[in-house]
Amino acid sequence: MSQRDAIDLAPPVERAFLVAVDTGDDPGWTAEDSLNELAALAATAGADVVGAEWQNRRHVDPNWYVGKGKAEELLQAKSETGFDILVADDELSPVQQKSLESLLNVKVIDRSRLILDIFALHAQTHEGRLQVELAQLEYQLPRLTRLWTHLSRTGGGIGTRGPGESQLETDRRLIRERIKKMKERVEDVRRQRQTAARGRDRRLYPTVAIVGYTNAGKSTLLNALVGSEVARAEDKLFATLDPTSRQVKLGDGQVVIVTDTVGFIHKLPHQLVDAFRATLEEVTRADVLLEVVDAADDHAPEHRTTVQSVLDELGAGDKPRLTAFNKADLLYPGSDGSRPAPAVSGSVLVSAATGFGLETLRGEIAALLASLWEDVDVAVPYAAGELLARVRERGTVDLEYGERDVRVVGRMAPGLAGELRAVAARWAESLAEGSAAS
Ligand SMILES: Nc1nc2c(ncn2[C@@H]2O[C@H](COP(=O)(O)OP(=O)(O)OP(=O)(O)O)[C@@H](O)[C@H]2O)c(=O)[nH]1
Ligand SMILES: [Mg+2]
Repeated sequence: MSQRDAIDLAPPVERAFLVAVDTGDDPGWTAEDSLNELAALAATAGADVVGAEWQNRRHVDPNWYVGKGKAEELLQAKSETGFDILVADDELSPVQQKSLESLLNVKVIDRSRLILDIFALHAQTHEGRLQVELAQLEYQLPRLTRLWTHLSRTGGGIGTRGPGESQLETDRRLIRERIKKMKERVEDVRRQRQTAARGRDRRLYPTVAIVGYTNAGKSTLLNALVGSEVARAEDKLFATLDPTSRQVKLGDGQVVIVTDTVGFIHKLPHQLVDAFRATLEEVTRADVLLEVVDAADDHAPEHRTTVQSVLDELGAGDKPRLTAFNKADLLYPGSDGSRPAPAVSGSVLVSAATGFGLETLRGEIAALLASLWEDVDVAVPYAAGELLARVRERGTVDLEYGERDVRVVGRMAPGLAGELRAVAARWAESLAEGSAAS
């Protein structure tokens, strides 16, 4: 062991105090609920939460976030609890952050920065790390300000010229350049990720993307469907950042590719949604979505609202979807997997932990995929052998081998039907040209 290893490099645990403003305009969420979630986030980031306070106000205070009086009370809380970091439940402006920092003489961060920190801690792959860094830079850019730049609005003068100002501009320019580079690198990695093998799998089998609030049990459900530990499941927020895809057999022997990916959260920093677009492509490209809901959480309806709005932002809000209400074992202690679960219009009650409802879920996924199938009746050339092989494997079709071409009649997934129709249209064109020329 080297001398370096012998030294305990673990940083001291930070003592975090949380603060929120309840403006009453966040349906379903009180400041107290939101603070509970913030406490879980702070704990996931490794802090020791020593206290929390909130204030009812019509608006957040532009200078102090909470009212000035409340801010001063935090001094008292500081001497009682000894906190060394203050976490605000909403995004802070540079002015709010600065004034709280100077008053309290502690580090002040906001919910977005906390979430970005957790993402940075949990990112494992090259792609994940690039995307987190991109999101962090996007978060920093507007926060690089000199707090007295408002003076320059009055026409410049003392304090608005000189190296300070140009330094700020230089920093901003450097960050912008770095953002541009990072975006290019994220794009490069994204292209590499579409490797031949994964691409082939995706053309062979329908794809299902698991989506849902963080900690709903998405990874546990993927593991349960696959029957082995393929995705890391933990009682932690944002345990999963990088997508994991596996083949899953449905009841009728049909194979689908199921992908588990990053979870969503209330007030998810928009920089993260932007930066993680490459990862979230698994969601936007999937044939169907499997939304996992922690049915044992009192905030399940609010969680679903958040999930819907992130999906809308990604343009995947209208995708065909099945909802799995998970953690049934916590709601109904008798649901041990020995009895089938009821399926109610697009939703299934399951327990990823005990296996309850999983057979029903497999059946519902198959039914949803089949309901999306389209009727096809086309003729394609013999040369389309690879496509025909896929059609035979994935659809239910009759093939009639004629003298010139192959007639395909049956039902299949929309993607495949589209491919087949395109080939058939080109073939019809070439036949028309051929007969016109002769
Ligand atoms: N009781 C019970 N606990 C469950 C069930 N499914 C998952 N869990 C627990 O819930 C916690 C979160 O599970 P994960 O599978 O990591 O959740 P996730 O949705 O992948 O979370 P992130 O990747 O962090 O977004 C873990 O402690 C799981 O053991 C279930 O059906 N019943
Ligand atoms: Mg997970």
